[in-house]
Amino acid sequence: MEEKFKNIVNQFSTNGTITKVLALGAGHINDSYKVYAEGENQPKYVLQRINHHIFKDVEGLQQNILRVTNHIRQKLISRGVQDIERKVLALIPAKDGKLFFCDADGNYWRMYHFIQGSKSYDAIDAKFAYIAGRAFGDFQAMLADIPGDPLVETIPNFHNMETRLDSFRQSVKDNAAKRLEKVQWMVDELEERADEMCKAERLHREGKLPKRINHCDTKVNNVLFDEKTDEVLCVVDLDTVMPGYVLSDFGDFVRTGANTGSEDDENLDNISVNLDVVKAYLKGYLENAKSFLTPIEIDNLIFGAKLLTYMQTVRFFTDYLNGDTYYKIKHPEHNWQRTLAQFKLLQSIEEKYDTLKTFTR
Ligand code: ADP
Ligand code: GN1
Ligand code: MG
Repeated sequence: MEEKFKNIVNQFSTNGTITKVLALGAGHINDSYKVYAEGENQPKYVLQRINHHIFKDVEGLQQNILRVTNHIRQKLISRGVQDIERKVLALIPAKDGKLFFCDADGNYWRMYHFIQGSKSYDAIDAKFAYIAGRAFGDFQAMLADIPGDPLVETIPNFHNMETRLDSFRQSVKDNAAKRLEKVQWMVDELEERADEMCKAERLHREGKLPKRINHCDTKVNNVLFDEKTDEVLCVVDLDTVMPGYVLSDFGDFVRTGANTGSEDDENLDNISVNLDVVKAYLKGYLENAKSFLTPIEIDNLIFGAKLLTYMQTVRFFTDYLNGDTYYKIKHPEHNWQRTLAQFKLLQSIEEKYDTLKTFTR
């Protein structure tokens, strides 16, 4: 095992001798690793380097995660659920009792139990969408009565379309990476839709759309399924759990789970919105969320799919114009490729919007 990992892993209250640390997942922000212990063939822990340039209040972030996981654990216990260690994430504290470790280079690390016998997907069919919908509906339902102070907004204004547009317009003005000339047409396309996309913020100001505890990163690969039975085990990636509009969580799942192509597909012909996946996800979600949703929230879920796809187009494009300062990239044009792919998905959602809207009537 690399010397660097030996020291880091050593800081946490783990059991057994750690034998190896291997890369895990393909997130755009943090770095994740699976950690193996002697005599066991499945990983025992997940080690993550927290991107503290993005999550500036690591203490607040980790406290949020502790509160959220403790609250969910209590709910599962009171329901008499079996096998709870596979149904909710559990943080492993550092030996000094803190929920993270800061190394000599200023990197922040945290550790979780590895959820045994689990798998995640980047693409799913309607059957999996239905159970994922139930899982995210239940996630919101369980967190509705979390006691104490409001959760920390780990990234202020994270899904606020108005402030996202402010940042986008600033990046167009700055043109820091000198990339604007070739891609001006995309600026025009996004500006054309900007006013419509700020609807949620307007409804909130008018007192018509509430904020609830949301996951705020409901990518399809943030749900873990049982390797053998396919049942949902656990919702992961809890960095952004904070107050928001439920249409955001609904929309981000559709953006990732109902795309027939991939988020950065080079071949735009692969990309479209899969109506069966949306329908199945909505069915599962409403089964667990209908009891607390207002009619106006339900009426705006499909808008959420359009909004989150638009928002992600704006976010990738902003990063491209800024010179790739936020998302990890695999090649210099990656953020542009992602922008085009998300825009294609947006167009597909727009084309099928009338049909999609009938699903919530
Ligand atoms: P990122 O922010 O980089 O997306 P995640 O927390 O989502 O990081 O982790 C990346 C992937 O690792 C997830 O999609 C999931 O497949 C897997 N994973 C994360 N946490 C666990 C865990 N505790 N047990 C098993 N697998 C996990
Ligand atoms: C990031 O960390 P990851 O890859 O799950 C991002 C999400 C974006 C997503 C796009 C903190 O999520 O908001 O929707 O990439 N997370 C943050 O794939 O910005
Ligand atoms: Mg993730």
